[in-house]
Parts: sequence; C-alpha cells; structure tokens
Amino acid sequence: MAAARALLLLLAALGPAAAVWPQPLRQLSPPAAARCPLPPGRFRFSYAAGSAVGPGCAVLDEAFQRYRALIFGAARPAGEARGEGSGRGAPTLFGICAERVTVCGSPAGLETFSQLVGRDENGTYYVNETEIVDFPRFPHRGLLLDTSRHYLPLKAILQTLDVMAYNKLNVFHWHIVDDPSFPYESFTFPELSKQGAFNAMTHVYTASDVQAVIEYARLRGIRVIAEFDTPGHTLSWGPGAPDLLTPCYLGKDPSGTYGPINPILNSTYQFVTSLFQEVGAVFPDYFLHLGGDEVDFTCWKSNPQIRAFMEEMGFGEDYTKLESFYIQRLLDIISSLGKGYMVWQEVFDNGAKVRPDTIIHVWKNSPPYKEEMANVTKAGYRALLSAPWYLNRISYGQDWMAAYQVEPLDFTGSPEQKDLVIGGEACMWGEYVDVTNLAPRLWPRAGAVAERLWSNATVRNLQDAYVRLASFRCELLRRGVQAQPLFVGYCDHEFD
Ligand code: CP6
Repeated sequence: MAAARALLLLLAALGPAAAVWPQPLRQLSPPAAARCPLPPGRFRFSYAAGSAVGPGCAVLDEAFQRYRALIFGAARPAGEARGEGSGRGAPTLFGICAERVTVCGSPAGLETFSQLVGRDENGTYYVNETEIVDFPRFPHRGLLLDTSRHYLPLKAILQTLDVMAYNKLNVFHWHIVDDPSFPYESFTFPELSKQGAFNAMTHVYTASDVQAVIEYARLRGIRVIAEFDTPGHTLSWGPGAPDLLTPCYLGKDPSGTYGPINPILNSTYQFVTSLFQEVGAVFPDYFLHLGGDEVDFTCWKSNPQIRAFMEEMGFGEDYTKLESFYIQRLLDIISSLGKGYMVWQEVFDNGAKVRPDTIIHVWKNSPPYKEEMANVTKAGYRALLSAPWYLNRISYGQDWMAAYQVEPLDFTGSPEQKDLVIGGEACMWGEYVDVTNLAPRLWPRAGAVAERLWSNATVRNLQDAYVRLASFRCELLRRGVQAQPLFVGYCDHEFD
C-alpha cells in the first residue's frame, strides 16, 4: 500500500485505554498509564516538527477547529478562536503533563484522539497515556446514499459526511439520480431536473449544493463519487430528454411507456457525451460510477426498431449483447473525457470490454458474492464489495453483527487476486428511507462495515466489538447524531 497514504498518528498523551472505533492497528497503553487533564483554555493542537504539512493546510487547520469544538463543546475561551496549529512544532501544552499532541496527515488521526478524551466526575477533560499507530486495511471505505427514491436535504448529506468521518469512511458514493426522480440540476440540460425532480424548486441539488458537498467532504478526507446509472434506472430522465428512452410497444403501437435508454440512436450518444462532460467536470474525483445494473429487456424486446437493430448487428435474441453495445460506447466516451469508471457487476458479467483500471462493484448474491469476487479478480479487475452490506435491509435483532462478520478476502483466489480487492461500500438505498430515518438506520450499523474495512482482519471478536460500538454509539449521541441503540442499556448523554 502506498506510503503516501499512510495515516500516522502518534499520541504521547498521558489510566485504562479508551476504546476507539474503528479499532486502530496498534494501541499501546502502559500498565500504569498516567492520566493527563486537558484544560480547554490551554489546550492546543499543533503540527509535528517533522510533519509533511503545516499551518495553511486547510484540511488540518479546519479539522483542528472542528475537533476542539467536538471535544470541548462549541464554546471556546475568548481570544483563542484563531491560532490553532499556527506554530509548526510549537509545544502544545495541556495540563500538568506538559505533553504534546502531534499529528501528521489526515483528519482521521484527530478523530482517534477525540475518542480518547474522557471527562471525569468533576467535569475535567483528560486523556490517558497511550501510543497509537494506525493505518487503514482497505483504501476504499464507502457509503452509498440514494437521493432519487427520496430527496435528502443538503443538511442531512452534510451530517452524514460528518459521521462518515467519525467512522473513518472515506468515499461518499452519491447515487444521485434514478427512476423515481432526477434531483441533479444540470446546466447543460436544465430540463432534466425541471421535469424530472420531485419538485424543481425545493427538491434539487443546485451547482452550489453540489460544490458544498464536495468541499465539505474534502475537508473531512472524503472523496465524492457520483453515480449516473444507465442505461436502466433512468425513467426520470425521460421527460427532460426527448427521444432518450426507448418507447415500449404493445403489439404494433407504442404503449406510451418507456424503458431503458435507447441504445440504437446516435442522438443518445451525443446526449450522454454532453452530460458526462459536465458531470466529469463538476465532480473532481477521477472515478465516475456508471451503474449498468438491472437492465430490464422487456421494453427493448417489444420495440420493432430495436429488434431490427438486433437482427442487423447479429445479436440474435441475446439482449445482453445490446446492453454491452451501449456500455462499450459509454465507457469509450468516459475514457475520452479522461475519467476512470466504476460499474455494477452486470457490466462484467455480460462480458463488456472494460479498461484494465475499471472497478467492478459486487452487489448481487447470485452467484454467491464470494464466487463473483473470485471471478472478477481472476479476470484481473479491481473489486469493491457491497453484497453483504445493504443497510437498507433491516431485520429484528442485532443485524450489525452479520455486517461485521463479513471477511472481504474470504474467497478462493491467489494473493494477487486478494490484492485487487480495494474495499467495500455500505449501501443505503432509499425506497424506505428519507430524512426522518436516515441517521438511525445508518448508525451505528454502517460503523460495523467501517471497522471491517479499516481494522485488521483479526479484529472480529463480537463481544469486544459490542462494547466498543455501544460506547461509540453513545459518543455519537453526545455529538448530536440520532444513532439507534444496539441493545438494552443507556447513554450518559442520551437526552442532551
Ligand atoms: N437501485 C439501483 C436499487 C438497487 C440497485 N440499483 C437495489 C437492488 C436490490 C436491493 C437494493 C437496491 N434500488 N439503481 C442494485 C445495485 Cl435489495
């Protein structure tokens, strides 16, 4: 794994070790660890003397401010709003221990530190002496939100990004549009949201909303990968994009309903070129998610022009060939825009020729996902796992445990194949989720996925995880996140 990506957190902070979620790579606490009080008025974060970054690094400068507020509450003593982290290597004094908290790298280290801070009976903040070296197991630790089945207000997305950062999740997969609604406000094709959003005034993401999400995520060490799923899952695109969708037929006549994107018209490819040109520029991440899942062939089969095209191309009755014909052209368009792509597993299953750096997103259980992971990596592609992590699915009891017990590399394959697994994503599909139940359905269950993707494979003891996750969930409540309970019990701050 690239050294540049290393997250190093060294805490020579001054009792029993606090539990951290997700569990760090190494955490050493001396048997007789000293307890160091943290007086809010005197505490400072600073850059380590040998740190590669220093004051002016917006990601860390701003993280210092946020974590001060998270640890001590928003109120800060007069005159110290500025100057956090202002001196490179300046001694950061807190309390009698006169120790220093030093951070090089990502805001994930600050998150770990914040979880080590406790508060005693007298209200004094403290940390116990402990040394932590930490690094993620997988580089891609994602969360998918679906803003098409239900529109999620900007605030709910930003709060989710906060909680992702608390869990050290680092990829926000924004499944922004789908069949039910098109909330993305396109400047190239404004009609798409004007006619495809639930409400074109109130239920849209404007250019400035999208920028706000991207910047908010960036400051928390999170990448934003947008998904514009085609050729299926596009019904909401139809009203704002004449001739884009396939007209379905009933006998010899159009039925008035529409199917997937029409793959046989040149105008289709002109449209997707322009749309993805825009989307590729708006979302700075190298990767776009192109979807490609669940294409229903019924409408294509009913349409005489499509059938004539199938005949002409020699596709016979195999509509997966037509699907691949579309995907192939789409992938070439995305490549020509200088972007990389992720796709749902059907694109691979149907044999489309994809670029070697393509990421195949495994979501189905037929074939069993372990077989699919083996097949994808055997073919030399990078794999991303979601099949066991559909958090929109709920069941009575402690269902976080099933998500936690998944082992992404538990499939038949060589070490080289295992190296191609870049991580996974928890998915929150939106059919039954809106702003009222998003947070409790996500948290702390997505935390189980976060630890599986961050911590060592050997970290899988359920009793131990239960204790740490229950305490982390109480910390989420303290931070204002409506995270649901794991089981019977209480939190100190549950009514705050
Ligand atoms: N929407 C899109 C969905 C799903 C997928 N793609 C989905 C399928 C099955 C379940 C949950 C979600 N709602 N565009 C599959 C990737 Cl159980």
